Amino acid sequence: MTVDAHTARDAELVQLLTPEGERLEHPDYPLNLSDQQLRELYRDLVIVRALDLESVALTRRGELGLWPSLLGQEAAQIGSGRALGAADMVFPTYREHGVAYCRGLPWLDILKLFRGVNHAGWDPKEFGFHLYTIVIGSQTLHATGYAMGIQRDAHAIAEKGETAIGDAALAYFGDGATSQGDVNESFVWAAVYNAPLVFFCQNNQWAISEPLERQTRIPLYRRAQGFGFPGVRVDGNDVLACLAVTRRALDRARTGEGPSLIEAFTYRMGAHTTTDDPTRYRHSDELEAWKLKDPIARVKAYLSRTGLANAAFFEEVEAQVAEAVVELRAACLALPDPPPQAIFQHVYAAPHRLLEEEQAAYETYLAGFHD
Ligand SMILES: Cc1ncc(C[n+]2csc(CCOP(=O)(O)OP(=O)(O)O)c2C)c(N)n1
Repeated sequence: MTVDAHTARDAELVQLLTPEGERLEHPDYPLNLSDQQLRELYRDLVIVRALDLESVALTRRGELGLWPSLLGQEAAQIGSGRALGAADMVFPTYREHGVAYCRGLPWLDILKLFRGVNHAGWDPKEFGFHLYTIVIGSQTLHATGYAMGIQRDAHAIAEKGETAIGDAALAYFGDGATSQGDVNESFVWAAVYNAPLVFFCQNNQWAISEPLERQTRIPLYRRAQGFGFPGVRVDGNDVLACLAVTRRALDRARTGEGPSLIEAFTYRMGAHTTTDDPTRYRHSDELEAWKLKDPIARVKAYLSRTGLANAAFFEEVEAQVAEAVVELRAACLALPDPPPQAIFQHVYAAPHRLLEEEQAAYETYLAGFHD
């Protein structure tokens, strides 16, 4: 079968909800959600879009240094994020605000990072969500190492005659990251050691100004085969398909079947970050074509058409979202600046003599100012 790497003209694309809001079944990915769960997925999508847009606006007003928007990628993030179990560990890039939301990480904690009032961000263990990673692809290696650790813990538990409850790791990265050595190295290690890991590539078609055709000659999900594990391409604008496909991959990881690669075929609707101008390198007709595949509109169409939600529900979500946005803005503007000495915290796990000397010297320097 000939497959076009750059359009989703592929019979293997997993889709459970069409852009028109029509529900499809897929033999490998059965999904039975309650009416309530379907409505909650819609709510998640709408909330993260609104908080993301507000974060862009805060950046435009000079309140944040930079913002990588998730606009267009809500379904990939909410679908995969809602598939996770409490004990799983996520290794994100820097755009996974929707996944962070699913992990219970307060949005404000992400803003602290981009406002520069917090030097790292959050406690990864508390949320099962690692710190954001700016170095493209490096977190896939961390995820592989972590997954191998899960595996070794499970062996140790089994040796004691107890049954391990398998956790899994999930690594997010973009299409551009697949060109990095780190990602390819992590594929080798995860495959050879059969690590309980899911690689989740959000193929949003662009690595800043570099289009997908400069990253690959074949569909990205097909790469997995060469490393010896399964790969699947899912409609990344279909929250149901992303949920079902990620659930299955996590189940595989937990039951000892090893890693998988998910390529969520989606589109970055906004700029790469707020410092970028996509009109310099991409055509508006491309954007217009993807608008027709909007991840939220199709869920709304499905809920309305099937009578699973009525106007009152949509209004209630809108009101909740409006309130969340106002709260976020106020909380962001009220964030205190950290004391200058905070830069020395959390650098090493244990006290470090050189750092202590530097901190003492810095404090002497600060004390030299008379305000
Ligand atoms: C190792 C490394 N090289 C280059 C960069 C600069 N850089 C930042 S984002 C980016 C593009 C990443 O594209 P992709 O992986 O598709 O993710 P997206 O931002 O589209 O979600 C690049 C090259 C970097 N951060 N790290």
